[in-house]
Order: sequence, then structure tokens, then C-alpha cells
Amino acid sequence: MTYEPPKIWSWDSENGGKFANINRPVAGATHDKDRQVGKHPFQLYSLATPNGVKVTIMFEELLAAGHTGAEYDAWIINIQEGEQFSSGFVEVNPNSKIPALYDETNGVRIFESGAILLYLAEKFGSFLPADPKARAETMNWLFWLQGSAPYLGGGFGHFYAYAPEKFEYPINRFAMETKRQLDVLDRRLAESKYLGSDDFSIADMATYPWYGALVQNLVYDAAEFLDVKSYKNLNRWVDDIAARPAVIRGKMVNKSWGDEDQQLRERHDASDFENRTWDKIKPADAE
Ligand SMILES: N[C@@H](CCC(=O)N[C@@H](CS)C(=O)NCC(=O)O)C(=O)O
Repeated sequence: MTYEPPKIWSWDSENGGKFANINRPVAGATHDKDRQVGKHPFQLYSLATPNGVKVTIMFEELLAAGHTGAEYDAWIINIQEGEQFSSGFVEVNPNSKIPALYDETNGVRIFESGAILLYLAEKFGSFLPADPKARAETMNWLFWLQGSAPYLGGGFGHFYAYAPEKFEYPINRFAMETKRQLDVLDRRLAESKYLGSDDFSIADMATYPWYGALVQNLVYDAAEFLDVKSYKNLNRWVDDIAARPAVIRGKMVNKSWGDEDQQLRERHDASDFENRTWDKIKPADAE
């Protein structure tokens, strides 16, 4: 099937894709609603997608490392319902995508998951090496991830798992690029324990939720198709990070699907992991 583009593109809201109901060709708020604000220094507006999980892993790692100033309220943003288009959310992120963060201690807004990781790493002097060489290498991999993951998610994942029909051309193009990226990571992890250096850093926190989920077959059901098991060093790195207690906690925050005891839809206190998972607080009339 070929497509002859018209002279001027126009919006067909019925394109059939998985996200057709939230995709729009314009920015800005669709409705007035203030953002919710809790008691902690940081207010996070997010969802447990790979981009969201980067940040909740960082908060849980900071708290585990003893940074009590990193306490946070995590509010769930249901992107399928369009909550990213509320006026309160758009004030924090004009790009209307999770995650978005507000630092109540100084009135600073931060959007883009990479910028959030960097802001927190600098604020707390953690998970970003001070040594110039290791710091530059950590930034290299953080920015590599921010530029590369859209080919995995918006490219490969979209056409392999979400598009209304399977088309060979885009699946081939993005499978090729994803395999190349997996090889890039595997070669780097042959020479270094973690991506930036031998220390766990924000580069790993950014990359694990994307490429770790692919390797663990948690997204797109493509582990066999892409033969992810063949990337031995990458698998070693995924297993190592998956076992970190703060990573396990971070993956639960703002999650509204999967096993109910792994869903902490909102997080306002460290004890919530014990007491407020969905299996424990689900209303009797919820589906
Ligand atoms: N480059 C952004 C990407 C964020 C992003 O794509 N977020 C998705 C969920 S993973 C989202 O909020 N989508 C809602 C929408 O597009 O309306 C980042 O790294 O923060």
C-alpha cells in the first residue's frame, strides 16, 4: 500500500494507532486544573513508563543513599485520559509529557527526564562522577540515551507493537537500528561495569528502563525477534541493576497496570511501598 501525501497535511484524528486519542498537532492546555501539591520538597507528575521510571529510580536511589532532602510526592498522570494537557501540568511542562518535576524549595520547574536526572544529580552531588573524564563519559551516555530511545520506542516499538498494521519497511528499518544500539551498549559494557564508569550513575538510570525492559521482554514482546539474549554484557548489566532495591521500588511508583502488589499508584511516604500498593487500597468497586 502506498500513500500519496496531499499538498498540505491535515489532521485525521481517526488514524487507528494506539495513541490516536491523545495525539494532537498542537500544544497547550485543553482544560483548567491546578496541579496537586503535597508536603515534600519535590512534586513529581509522572507515570511508570520507561521515561517516568528513570526519575522514580533516581529519587529512590537518592533516599537510599541517605539524602533526606530528596523526599517526594509522586502524582499519577493518566496520559491516556489526557491529564498531561491540564493547565497545571502544562505550567510545569509545556511539552505535555511525563515526567515533570517541581522543586518547591526554590520554585524551579524541570521537564525532560534527562534534565530532571541531571538537576537532581547536581543538587545532591550524587550519581554523577566529579572526575572530568568519568563525568563527561556519564553525560555522553545520558545524552546518547535521550537521543537513541525514541528510535526504540517511537520507531521500533511503535511499528512492531502499536501500529494498526505490520509494515515491513519501518519494522526492518527500526529493528536494524535497535539491534545496532543493543550492540553499542553491549560493546560499552564489555569494557566498563556501568555506562559512565565503574560506578552506577544517572546514565544507567536513564538507559535501564528502556533497554532493560526490552531485554527482560517487558515491552513490545520482541525479545526473541531481536535475539536480545545474544548481548551478554548487556544482560549482565540488566541483571545487576534489576536487583537493586531502590530500582525495584522506583519501578512500582505511579504504576497502574500489572500485578496489583507492584502498583504504587501514588507515593507520598516511604511506608507507602508496604501499606499502599493497589492490592491493599483498591476500592471494592474498582475494576
Ligand atoms: N523526551 C521526553 C519524552 C517524554 C515522553 O515521551 N513521555 C510520554 C510517556 S513515556 C508521554 O508523556 N506521552 C504523552 C503524550 O505524548 O501525550 C523525556 O525524556 O522526558
